[in-house]
Amino acid sequence: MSKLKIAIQKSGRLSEKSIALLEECGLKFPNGGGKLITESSNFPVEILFLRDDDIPQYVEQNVAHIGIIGENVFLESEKKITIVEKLNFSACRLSLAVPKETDYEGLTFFNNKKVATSYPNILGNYFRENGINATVEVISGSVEIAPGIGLADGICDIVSSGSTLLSNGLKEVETVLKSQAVLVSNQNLDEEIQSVLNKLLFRIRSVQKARENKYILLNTPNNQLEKIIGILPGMNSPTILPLAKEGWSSLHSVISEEKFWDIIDELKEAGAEGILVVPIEKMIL
Ligand code: PRT
Ligand code: ZN
Repeated sequence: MSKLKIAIQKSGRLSEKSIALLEECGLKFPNGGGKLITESSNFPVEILFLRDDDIPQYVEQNVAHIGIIGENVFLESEKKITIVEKLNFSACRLSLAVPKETDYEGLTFFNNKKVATSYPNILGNYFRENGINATVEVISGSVEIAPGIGLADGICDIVSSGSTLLSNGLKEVETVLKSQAVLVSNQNLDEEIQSVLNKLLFRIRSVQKARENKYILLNTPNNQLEKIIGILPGMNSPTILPLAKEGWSSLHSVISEEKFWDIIDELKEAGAEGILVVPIEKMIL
């Protein structure tokens, strides 16, 4: 069987989570030892460890069939490749920032200004779409020091916690792009490779669905059962088991973690006791 070649970041912010995702999909492969390429022993894939910036090109040229990169790298590369799945990790944003003492009143501030970035394509498009006429200075690293050394009036860089901006005396003024890790694919996969990818995608989606949901168990007096079922959203047919304690039942269901926090107080008020929320490993839909 043909092997699906997956490119992931060799070392950096995406590496650990990319490996963890593949492992959660049940793929076994030797990892570590600085290898550039490895094979899974139980799934028809080869894993290539690369710099993230090189992945779009490798995928476009079919050297790797698919890859895991940030949406920011995908867009900046302008390669003919396709996002097949958003992966819900490594969330960040690409933002414009200026020295904190700047009197910033809106995007027109950037007219006739210099902005340093490693994302000239995304930023160039953004300025064009917004009718701003600025000079984009391309630098490949430590963008945040550019205003301080007089190279630029502002920067456009990736922000997550905001502490890099803060410690360099900068303030975030516009979000250009919201990004997260994505799975990208070559646009002309042959049939056999596509079918391996479909199998992997099925597993990835099961893992993702499981991460978003929790298994919930709670005890309730029987006379409150209806009310509690009414509080739990989207619950068509919960499992209800009698407890040894007369007049009580145990109720089991699956619920999205986000919704759970919204309704926990209501559940307690309605008389639910012994509430357990348990992680789900895989969820097959
Ligand atoms: O060596 P290689 O080229 O493979 O890696 P790299 O250095 O280009 O990328 P890496 O590992 O830094 O980031 C990989 C991907 O992670 C990025 O393309 C983003 O999609 C995503 N990501 C998520 C981030 C961040 N969070 C992040 N905080 N990428 C970079 N940063 C940097 C940012 O450039 C800035 O210097 O962290 C600093 C800001 O962080 P805060 O928390 O101080 O705001
Ligand atoms: Zn990179």
